[in-house]
Amino acid sequence: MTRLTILEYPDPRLRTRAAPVTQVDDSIRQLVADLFETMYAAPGIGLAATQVNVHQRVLVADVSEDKNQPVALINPEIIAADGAEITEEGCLSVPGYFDRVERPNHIRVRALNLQGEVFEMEAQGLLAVCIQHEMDHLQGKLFVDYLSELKRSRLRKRAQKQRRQEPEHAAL
Ligand code: GNR
Ligand code: NI
Repeated sequence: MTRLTILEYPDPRLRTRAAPVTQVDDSIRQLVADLFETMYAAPGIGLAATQVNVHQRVLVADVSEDKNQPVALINPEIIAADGAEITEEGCLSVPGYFDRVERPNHIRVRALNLQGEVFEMEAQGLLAVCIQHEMDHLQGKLFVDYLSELKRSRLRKRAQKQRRQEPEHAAL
């Protein structure tokens, strides 16, 4: 397993739309293992492949207290959604920023498992929010896109200033 580097806003690679996985093979299973390792180390409750610059439709999540309920979804699709709830969201790609986002709080998802078999699951509350947040990443969307232009422009300035102070981003 390998801990991968997480891209940070406003890195344009976070805007890439991921392609569907065509075959669930060992390279995909390796990617899932690396995503879990990276997510747990961060620590975070979810991670999308987009965030580690891999543009395939793969995400992982674990919202449990004891970090023992891993969920891996390949080519996820939301087939039903209802309810609405405001959650204070954060993102490993937007470190240090949290804000309220409203989303459906109950979803039904269809995806492939690590064996490449289709399965369906229901999710509620934080898991439902997390899966939607990760699925947005796979489309190049970030939770800050739901905020006002004013908030986002302040955040962009702050993030660009922060990145310029890091040697690996000095050219930005
Ligand atoms: O760790 C994370 N916490 C979180 C909290 C509220 C709503 C969504 C999330 S996902 C985030 C990890 C992350 O950035 N996943 O893409
Ligand atoms: Ni995120």
